[in-house]
Amino acid sequence: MTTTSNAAFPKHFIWGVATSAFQIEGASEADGKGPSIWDDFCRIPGAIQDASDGRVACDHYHRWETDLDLVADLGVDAYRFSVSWPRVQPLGSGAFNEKGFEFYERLVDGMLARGLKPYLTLNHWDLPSALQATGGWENRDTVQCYVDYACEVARHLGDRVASICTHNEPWVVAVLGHESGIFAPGIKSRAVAIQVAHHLFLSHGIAVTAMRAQGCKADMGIVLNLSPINPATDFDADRAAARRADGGGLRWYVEPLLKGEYPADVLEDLGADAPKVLPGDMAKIKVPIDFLGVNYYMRSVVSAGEPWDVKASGHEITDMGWEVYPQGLTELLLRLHRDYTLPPIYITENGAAFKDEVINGQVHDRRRQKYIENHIAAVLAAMRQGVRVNGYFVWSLLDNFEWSSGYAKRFGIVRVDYATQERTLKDSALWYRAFLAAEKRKGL
Ligand code: IFM
Repeated sequence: MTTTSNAAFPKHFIWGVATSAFQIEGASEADGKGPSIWDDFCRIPGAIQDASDGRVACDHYHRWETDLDLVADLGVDAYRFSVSWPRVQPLGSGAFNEKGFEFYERLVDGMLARGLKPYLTLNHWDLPSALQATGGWENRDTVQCYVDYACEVARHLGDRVASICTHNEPWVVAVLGHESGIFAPGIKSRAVAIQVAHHLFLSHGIAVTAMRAQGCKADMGIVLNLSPINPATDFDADRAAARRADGGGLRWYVEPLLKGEYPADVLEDLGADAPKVLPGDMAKIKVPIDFLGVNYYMRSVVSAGEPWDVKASGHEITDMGWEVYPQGLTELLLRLHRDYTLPPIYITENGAAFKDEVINGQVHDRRRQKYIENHIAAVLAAMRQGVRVNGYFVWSLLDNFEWSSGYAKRFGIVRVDYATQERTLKDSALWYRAFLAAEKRKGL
């Protein structure tokens, strides 16, 4: 893997760090916030590995100022965060909660005061519980509720944020939330998952059009989690399995947004589980976007028989059990560039969970640092081959609530001691800061 030592990113390239509301904010009942499906899911015995929840998390709701100081101190250009829907609209429809909006107003103004560009995400999974009670994302009515919420957020913050992402990783909401059920709301039905995906896409398209119509000038787009999908061997059966996995995992998510159609082979495989699509839906979904966010962590290797054993790769494996495969990011970007007419791309998440040790107040997380360094090099390799990438965000600023893994997995470049809420810059953060300073000097 090439190193980033001679990196030459364009001057306008945006460097950032990312978080999401439920994973860091805590204050789960403060100032009128309503419950979300993740608050509910955490109460199900066995749903969260360490039986934890988001009630306190990183207490960012109260520590946002010092957290923003940390972000600014890294020398990044931008901070990617999400708005908690139930914090600003406790029931997901009807009355908005001004106190909730005041928090995000302070946060966004705090970013601007520190010279940071706010990159806002509207849905990073914490759907208001009251909407789940009426069917959640499976119910088409949720689409209009989401559009109303998006427009209200845009009314409050749209004049100050650089970017609005409608949904983070629809695949996770659809498949992990509604097919395997290992994430909130814990439903297990392929047909429901597919309908949920359709409603997420539809709500994206209608919300972008509506926010633009009310005069919001922020860049608007969506974030997908994508991987290159390789067959485990060259045998026909493995190649066919990989093609199917690519259909369900990548083409199903990219093609409605960029081409306004679902892939025919996937629709055929789905049979009776295909989504109910009303006339006009696909045109609404295909609204032009200003960017496509790509979250990349690993490749996927598919076999027609026994599931592929990641240990067989011989590559390093993270604490999540994910293969470290930076060249997969180059492959993915080149493939997207080859197969689609793309808007500018942002790498909106990339990072790794490893077990950390604090030694004399320091965290020497060399594996995380190398992971980030090699993935940045992989982005550059794709850019040199013609892919338009406008930015890169490390996941994550802070150790945080890693969904069904609870607090057991640490993705932060800043360590959080959950007993004291003390923050410690890990070596990966110190490296990122030095790397960015060097990049900025080159750009002068
Ligand atoms: O922590 C998550 C994040 O919320 C969404 N993308 C993947 C990350 C790591 O699992």
